Amino acid sequence: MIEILTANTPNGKKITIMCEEIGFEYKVTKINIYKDEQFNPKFRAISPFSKIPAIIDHDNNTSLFESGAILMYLGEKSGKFYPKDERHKINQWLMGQMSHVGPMLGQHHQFHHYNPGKSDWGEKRYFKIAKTIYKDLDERLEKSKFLAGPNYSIADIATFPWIARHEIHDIGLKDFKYLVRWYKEISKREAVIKGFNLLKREEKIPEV
Ligand SMILES: N[C@@H](CCC(=O)N[C@@H](CS)C(=O)NCC(=O)O)C(=O)O
Repeated sequence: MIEILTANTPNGKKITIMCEEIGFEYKVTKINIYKDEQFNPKFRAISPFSKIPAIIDHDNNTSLFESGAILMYLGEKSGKFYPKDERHKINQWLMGQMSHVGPMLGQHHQFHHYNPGKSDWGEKRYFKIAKTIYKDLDERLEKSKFLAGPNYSIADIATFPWIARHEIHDIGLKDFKYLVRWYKEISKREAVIKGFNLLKREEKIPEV
């Protein structure tokens, strides 16, 4: 059984979606990051940067932090969405999500949505970067059905919950034809619908 120590954020949703996709038994242990529970020594022993998500695999008492590393682990363990012969391609898009798409869109959330008016420079900078990310993903998805190639993979699972924040990005997802095609296709997957609803409060995936 996989215990997911998490919160209802894009990085948190990656792991519940993955567990639904691979059909592993899992339980969610909520870490309230708005009440600083991520700084509890017990949690920090598993996640040294004090960030969700983390997991404990109770089958073998292994714990892991960093959502990308967790997706790789679950992909390897289940044999799903991370095939050996496609790993170098998947890793590029997964690392791109971890180092660029997530952190940059996260900054855009902070400046544009949560703290508007505090820094004109920050708002403009991250709006421009976020728009470029949409354009770059759209260009990729014009050539390729999924991010790493013809097959749905952990790179798509990592990226999807970030694009699902498109309403607060305010960029106009509907104008990015291929990104919309990809988004709609993934939105329909039963496991994604279930995993997205991390807190089991009937949370719906935002439509385009
Ligand atoms: N690179 C990390 C980022 C994790 C991350 O930023 N988690 C946020 C929530 S999405 C968090 O725990 N924030 C609490 C804090 O910064 O104190 C991953 O993908 O796992």
